[in-house]
Amino acid sequence: MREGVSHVFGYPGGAILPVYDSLPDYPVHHVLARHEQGAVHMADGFARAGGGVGVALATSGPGATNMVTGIATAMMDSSPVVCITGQVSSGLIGSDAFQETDITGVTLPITKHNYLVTEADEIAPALREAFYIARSGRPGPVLVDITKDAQQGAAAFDWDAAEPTPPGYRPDHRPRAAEYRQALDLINGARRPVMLVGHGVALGRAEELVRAFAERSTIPVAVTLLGIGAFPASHPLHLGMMGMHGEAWVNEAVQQADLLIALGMRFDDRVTGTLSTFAPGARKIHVEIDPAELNKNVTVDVGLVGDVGEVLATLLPGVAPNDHSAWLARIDEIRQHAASRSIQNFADDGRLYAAHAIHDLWQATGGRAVVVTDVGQHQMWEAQYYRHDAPRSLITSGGLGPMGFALPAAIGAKLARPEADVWVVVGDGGFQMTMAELGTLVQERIKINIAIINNGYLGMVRQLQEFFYGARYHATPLVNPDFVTLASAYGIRGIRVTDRAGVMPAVDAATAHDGPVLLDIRVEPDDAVYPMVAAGAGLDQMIRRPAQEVVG
Ligand SMILES: Cc1cc2nc3c(=O)[nH]c(=O)nc-3n(C[C@H](O)[C@H](O)[C@H](O)COP(=O)(O)OP(=O)(O)OC[C@H]3O[C@@H](n4cnc5c(N)ncnc54)[C@H](O)[C@@H]3O)c2cc1C
Ligand SMILES: Cc1ncc(C[n+]2csc(CCOP(=O)(O)OP(=O)(O)O)c2C)c(N)n1
Ligand SMILES: [Mg+2]
Repeated sequence: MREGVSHVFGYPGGAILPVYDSLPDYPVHHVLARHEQGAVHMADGFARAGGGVGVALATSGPGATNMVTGIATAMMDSSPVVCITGQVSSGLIGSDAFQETDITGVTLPITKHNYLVTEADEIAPALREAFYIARSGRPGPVLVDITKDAQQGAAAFDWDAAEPTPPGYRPDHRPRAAEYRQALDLINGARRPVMLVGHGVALGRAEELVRAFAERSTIPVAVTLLGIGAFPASHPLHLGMMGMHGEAWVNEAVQQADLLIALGMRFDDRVTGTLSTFAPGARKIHVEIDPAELNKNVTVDVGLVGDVGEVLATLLPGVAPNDHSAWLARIDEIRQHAASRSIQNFADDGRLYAAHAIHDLWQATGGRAVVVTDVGQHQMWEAQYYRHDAPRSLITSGGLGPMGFALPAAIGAKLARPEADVWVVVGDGGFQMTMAELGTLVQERIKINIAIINNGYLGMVRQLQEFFYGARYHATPLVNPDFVTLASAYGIRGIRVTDRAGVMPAVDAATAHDGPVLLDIRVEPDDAVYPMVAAGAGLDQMIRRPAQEVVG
């Protein structure tokens, strides 16, 4: 309560029952998930959408181990989540007691920090510290494992006297004046600069400063998958997503740049392609809150360790207004060449492509939805064809990429932002990994809509088989349930969409309906996500969609 927690997502069991028993005494709403993985994804979606800390609760043993995928997801994407697990009583620890798992041992590499609490008077300070660590500096998941006897004990706690000061933890770095000067020299002297905007911009709520910075010196902006929404897609300086499935002109711009200004992004391998040829002519400035990220993958000329908002606010007055029109014109030229390879510009061949479905979803929702995607081809098409203008309007798992993320994360997102029009964009494979959470949706009376991009395949893997394994489609075709009938079993309205003309009316009907709606959108099974940078290739060596005549 003192941490401002309004919702917890969880699943009960014997070892956490004392906590559950006391929950009704507090004004905290408990959401009963259908699987503990779902509970953690819900807490994660809640944090990503709302900007606070998400909380998940589970019992010992299987409850705690079911959380592992959710915790690793939050860790990879720096999402602030506190997981509270029950543990067997302290006297039983180490005895292979019923449902005993050493969950602090299991989660050591996938949490920012974790605790085993065995005394009642340690609980409140540990939780207070857990929230502080989860949200401060580089955010991340923290697990607090509490033995049953500690939960049953009683202790006094003085909140104000217990300001957390974890030993050795210093989240408040600031660059030195000389580093600022070096950065400004590079920025003001650049002729072909590109800003690389990442998830840290959203985490640091620095969207406005990024925009002011880009506009001051007319610097074009590329975004990472997790940076989408941190710079408006409709802004004239917005280039699009870079990386493995980034747009060709964005990757070309990165490769031809003479300066990269990386803001709150960690040069993931999906972003850089092979490091040996990454942006060879560019000087590099990296603004990053975690010193461990500096020079980890990409060696930089200037590293500014600190919060991106604070660093940009300090830099901004020193940035000289600049006109990079020749550079922008050059990027535009590459962008024009790409038109003949964009499926949006091809003549209608009577088939429904996923890219069309996403594009029409974007149009029908006025671009204002909070979209929560799963992992696979549909995720990439969403990133390419839904144009996000608002911060925190795309919620997606980038680093771990677990199928099954979308539905539970969207439930969390909707609870954090009740006013938002929340859409799940999910593959037919990934949906089946956590579709039990439809039960949670119904029990909680949550209004979100679900678009299953149903291609009858584990599409992203099918694509790898097509490109690199001689099109031997082994273990990727799916025999699916009838998703519309499945929805009806939960009392949810289902609509099947089989042609392009059906997409917008179905989205409109879903939006208008007073309750969740599931769209089963049957798309072309054999399509691939283009462009694609193959493993080991340079960013500018992309596999492109075969060119066609542009119509319209
Ligand atoms: C199928 C699939 C395909 C993918 N293809 C692509 C692709 O083509 N392109 C792409 O970009 N990604 C792609 N990804 C995602 C990719 O794997 C990474 O997850 C993503 O690129 C990471 O983005 P990021 O570095 O912005 O965010 P994060 O990994 O979340 O890193 C954020 C960084 O910001 C720092 N930070 C946090 N808070 C602050 C703050 N306040 N101030 C300063 N710094 C801060 C953190 O320390 C961290 O280093 C793909 C993922 C999947 C599953
Ligand atoms: C839990 C998990 N298992 C396996 C994978 C590997 N994987 C990545 S994408 C993908 C296919 C996803 O299929 P689907 O959900 O139908 O989406 P599509 O690619 O067809 O859009 C697989 C198997 C994964 N990311 N997560
Ligand atoms: Mg699929």
